[in-house]
Amino acid sequence: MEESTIKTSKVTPRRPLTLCIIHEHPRVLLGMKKRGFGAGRWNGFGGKLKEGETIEDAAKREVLEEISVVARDLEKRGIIEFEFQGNPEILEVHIFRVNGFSGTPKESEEMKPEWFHVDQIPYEAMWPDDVFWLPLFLKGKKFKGRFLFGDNDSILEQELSEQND
Ligand code: 6U4
Repeated sequence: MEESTIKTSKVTPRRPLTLCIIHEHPRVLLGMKKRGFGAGRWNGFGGKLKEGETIEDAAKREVLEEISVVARDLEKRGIIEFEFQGNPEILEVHIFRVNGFSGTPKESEEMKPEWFHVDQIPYEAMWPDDVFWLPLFLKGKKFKGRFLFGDNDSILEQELSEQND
């Protein structure tokens, strides 16, 4: 009789998230996150997908919920995977440039929007990875990357590359 082996495959949990940035050169709209994950930091607008939503639908919904702005056209710019040491989940953040929007950015319970000149981006009060990829974004580049975080926001590993397509 043949010996059968039971194969156990470890599936890494992967959570897609959206992140939209409004860049009207020479200014960029960022939001101060007021609650939840990343609270106290300036960031783009975005969050988790709801059941049945596409990534783009979720991205537009989050912009509307967070700053009352209707994002018309989204341009996909990058995907970055974030991992936290000791946590098997991979956060897969899909980053978009909002090309055209209607409405006036308005503060919500979650976000306080503010325009920044591209030379005065508050990197010290943002996620520590932003200083690496946001300059590429602002130059119109596409990119992909991966960051592994350790304790106290330390970046233990990082990969970031420009994409040509
Ligand atoms: P709730 O509170 O359930 O509505 P939701 O708004 O759906 O949450 P949230 O706030 O957890 O989702 O989304 C996190 C946001 O932070 C996303 O827009 C992705 C972004 N984000 C996560 N890690 C990041 C990182 N390292 N650098 C960065 N943005 C990050 O620039």
